[in-house]
Amino acid sequence: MKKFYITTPIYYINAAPHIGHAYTTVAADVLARYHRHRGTPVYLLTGTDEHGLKIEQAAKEHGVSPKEYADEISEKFRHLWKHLDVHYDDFVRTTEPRHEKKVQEVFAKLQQSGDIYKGHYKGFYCLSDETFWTETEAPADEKNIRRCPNADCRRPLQLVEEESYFFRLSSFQKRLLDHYQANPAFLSPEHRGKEILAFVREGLKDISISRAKVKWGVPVPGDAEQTVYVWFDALLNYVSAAAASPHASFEELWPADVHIVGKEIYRFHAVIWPAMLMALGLPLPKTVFAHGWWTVEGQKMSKSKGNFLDPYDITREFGIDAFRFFLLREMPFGNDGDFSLDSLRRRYNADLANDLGNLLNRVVDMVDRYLGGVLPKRFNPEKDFLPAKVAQRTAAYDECMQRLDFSGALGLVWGVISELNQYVNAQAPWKAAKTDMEKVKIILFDLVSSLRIVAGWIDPFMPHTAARIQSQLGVRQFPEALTAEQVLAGAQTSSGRIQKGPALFPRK
Ligand code: ME8
Repeated sequence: MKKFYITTPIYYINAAPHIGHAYTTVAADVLARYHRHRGTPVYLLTGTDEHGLKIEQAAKEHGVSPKEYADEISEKFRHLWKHLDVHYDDFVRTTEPRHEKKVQEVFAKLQQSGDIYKGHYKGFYCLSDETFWTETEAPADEKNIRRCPNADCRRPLQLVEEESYFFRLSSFQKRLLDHYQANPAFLSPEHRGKEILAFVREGLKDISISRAKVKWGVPVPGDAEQTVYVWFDALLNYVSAAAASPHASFEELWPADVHIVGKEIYRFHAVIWPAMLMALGLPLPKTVFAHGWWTVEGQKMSKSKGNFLDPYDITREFGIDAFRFFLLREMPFGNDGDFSLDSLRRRYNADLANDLGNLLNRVVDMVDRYLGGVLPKRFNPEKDFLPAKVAQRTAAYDECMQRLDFSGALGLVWGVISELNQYVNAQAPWKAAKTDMEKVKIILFDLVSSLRIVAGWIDPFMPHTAARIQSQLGVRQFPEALTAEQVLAGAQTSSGRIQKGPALFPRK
């Protein structure tokens, strides 16, 4: 059976992971959890990109071999994903034999089909981005220095002049444009897709896909002088890992359902990668989604500024779930945004401690005080059944999740939380408790059931919190929370023992 196959970029191992890497990987995990809990078999692939000049040099600076360096940093990524509760199905490293073999196989195949040919390369190379640029793309400035055209980089480029193999990208222009048109979901979100369309319409040039002087790479088959260009190598991870997966067959995985990437590597994924797949005769992924970039306190994250935020420091202070929540709530997936500890603290206190935490506390307290901690069954559930009204929002929530609008989904959930807070105030069960205990039972039953649904919605984002809420509300299904649908299916009859627990989010 075909699995819902989600990928993240494979990250460079020239430095330890930071919040940018955490962002993409947590988003992929949220999407995976969402689909998994609804019964879809899911497969999440992540990994590390370990070849190329940049890594070769980083290893040298640290006085170790590239392989030793790769082993150490790659492990840091795996460690962070475990810490952040990311459940991936496979972790691919481009230095693994299963991957290197695939790269050579593909290279040879495309040489045979004429999609790869040998030529002479002259152009400019950005080491930091591992990207080739032409003279016109990177004009010399008044000091005769050519800088990387990527506005976030702007580093001086190196002149590269050497024999090289080329991939015949130019011949795929029409097929790519036809594919974009026939498959509107392929380029997402729409505004980033427009940039790709404009770029491809301008015409495509063949691209250099090998390096003569880089030693740390996959050798070009039959040519001892050359190694495969790190991007041609890296993109193939999505099929090399699927073709040699320990848990699934290639047919169960390919084509990928969603490649999630940052906007700065969208061209590689939305132009070069589909052209490579076309050349190989493989079906294309359903969606290539480019999310935006985080700045930190208004500044680009960079080594020189030393402003990489360490995810461990953040989770130590705010907890893992709050970090996951903030990443996906604060900026719409697809847009850029700013990460600051102040805005994290603000959201933590407002959204998590006040809106959600207090609501749960109040409801559980009242069940304790007025009903001795035991929720009786709701009689007459046809009339003004609040949980059913709440559950009507599931369709809109699903719609957001399916188009990776995570902040939209969370915005909707917090809209419901705010309505529930207003409902408590308007119904004032503490007043009714003096005269009408039947009314109190109904109000509290409806609030408890509604909160169980809310917990189902927030589960992909904050799995621990969802489980803690549902266990306080007497419905936890180990080890995962109930979905909104499951809660509603049993809502009328489910009574249960309500157990007060410690505050979900103590104020900071
Ligand atoms: O590009 N904001 O690896 P990389 C949001 N190896 N996301 C960010 C970010 C930020 N400030 N900084 C990094 C590579 N990211 C290649 C990929 S794939 C075949 C090869 C995230 O280590 C975002 O997902 O530079 C971005 O695309 C990725 O990290 C780049 O990671």
